[in-house]
Amino acid sequence: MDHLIRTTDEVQAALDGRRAVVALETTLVAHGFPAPAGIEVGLASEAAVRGAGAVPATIGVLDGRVVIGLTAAELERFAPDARKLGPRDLAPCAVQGAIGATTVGGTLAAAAAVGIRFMGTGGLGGVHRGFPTPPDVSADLGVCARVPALIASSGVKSLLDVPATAEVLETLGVPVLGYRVDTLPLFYAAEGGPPVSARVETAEEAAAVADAHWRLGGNGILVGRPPDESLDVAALTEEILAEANERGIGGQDLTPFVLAALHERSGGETRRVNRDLIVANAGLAGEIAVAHAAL
Ligand code: PSU
Ligand code: MN
Repeated sequence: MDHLIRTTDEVQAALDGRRAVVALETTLVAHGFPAPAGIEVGLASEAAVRGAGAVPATIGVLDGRVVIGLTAAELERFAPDARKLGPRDLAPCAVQGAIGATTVGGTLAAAAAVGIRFMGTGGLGGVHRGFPTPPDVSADLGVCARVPALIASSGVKSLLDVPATAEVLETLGVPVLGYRVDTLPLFYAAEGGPPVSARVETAEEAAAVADAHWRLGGNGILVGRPPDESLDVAALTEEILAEANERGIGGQDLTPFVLAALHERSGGETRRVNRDLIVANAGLAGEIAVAHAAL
């Protein structure tokens, strides 16, 4: 028995059999939606992965171990008081026996430890607006540079400086693939983002690109899938960011604050679009993982 990492039998069997596995995060379960809505989003994401023919592995830290494949009962323990875990936070949280919800970066770091190469999420973290004051750059980017994994997303969180984030992804050698689009989706909005580095038309094509990228020594790959329903909340986001700034809310607390305020002030619109895009991206990650397993 591994005292640090617990992988469910189903996930381990799929990995051993070289079948498709998709990692899912718990930060958006605990901190991305008002409780208990995040649990439903997590379960619906798992169902979407299964619908594509892949095995979901929702990841979090529980009872002193990094868990790869949470049960529904375990997922319910990811409440707003869970720690938010980037890659730097995994080890302290496990050793201290706290409950920890993993971000994209934290999830990928744990996934890499057991050989999972696909993930679905809402939006990647990145360079915050106003850089270098504060010099806040999500650890998601560092992990993308270090870990061979493909992330299906709706691009980068739109509360960030998206063009700057795209520049850093280029610097780190991370391909940014547009799924049937030429520009990186802006999370809630399909249009208006920076150009992608390559466009793909199918899950099979994305899988082939990933395989080639990894054989050439590359690591992270971001796939941007536009939301089915596009929402323009640019002005509202600006307003909320200014308020966060005035109130001194920053660092790891910024995203949960902004998402909660957006959900509230859009009358639940952003919450619905956010939920739907997360589930759709999980399904796409499943399709790409299945296509990769068939290569
Ligand atoms: N996108 C969402 N909801 C979220 C996040 C992204 O729709 O909760 C989370 C992801 O877990 C991502 C994290 O990895 O925000 C990045 O946070 P930070 O900027 O503090 O690194
Ligand atoms: Mn940050």
